[in-house]
Amino acid sequence: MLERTILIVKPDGVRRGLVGEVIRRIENKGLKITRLRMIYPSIECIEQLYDVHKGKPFYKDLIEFMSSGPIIAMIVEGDEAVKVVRNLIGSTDGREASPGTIRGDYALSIRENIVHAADSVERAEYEIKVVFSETCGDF
Ligand code: 3AN
Repeated sequence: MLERTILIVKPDGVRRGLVGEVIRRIENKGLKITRLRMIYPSIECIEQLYDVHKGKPFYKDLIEFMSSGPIIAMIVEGDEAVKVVRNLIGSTDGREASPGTIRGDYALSIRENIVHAADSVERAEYEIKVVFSETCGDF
């Protein structure tokens, strides 16, 4: 089933120069990037993006980290894109993520883990609305 999802290269991924690597993996897989935006996100935008984590012990650090520099947000389309992109990025903790995944190959941290991707079709639509709005940030 054709789906679309959102994939974000987080500030650590941009700082480390991994944008091209992430895009290459998405394109090599046969997925299509249909929108792409670089933004320096506001704290409010990141709070909306991570609304489900509000109140968790890592929430404050997560918001601070995600708004610490520019991010690259993409809309990615393809057959079962939500699941396929989640598989490409690997599990949350870079130390646990399988080799061959983006996090498995490039992250050694649970917080600074290079990329974010929506975990359901419904979340993808919500997160696209949040991040691709005029008010998310500048750049
Ligand atoms: P994923 O990004 O794999 O969907 P989530 O949604 O559970 O993972 O977490 C969102 C983000 O919050 C993660 N990408 C990571 O940056 C951060 N995070 C999650 N769990 C922790 C934790 N235990 N300690 C620090 N940061 C965390």
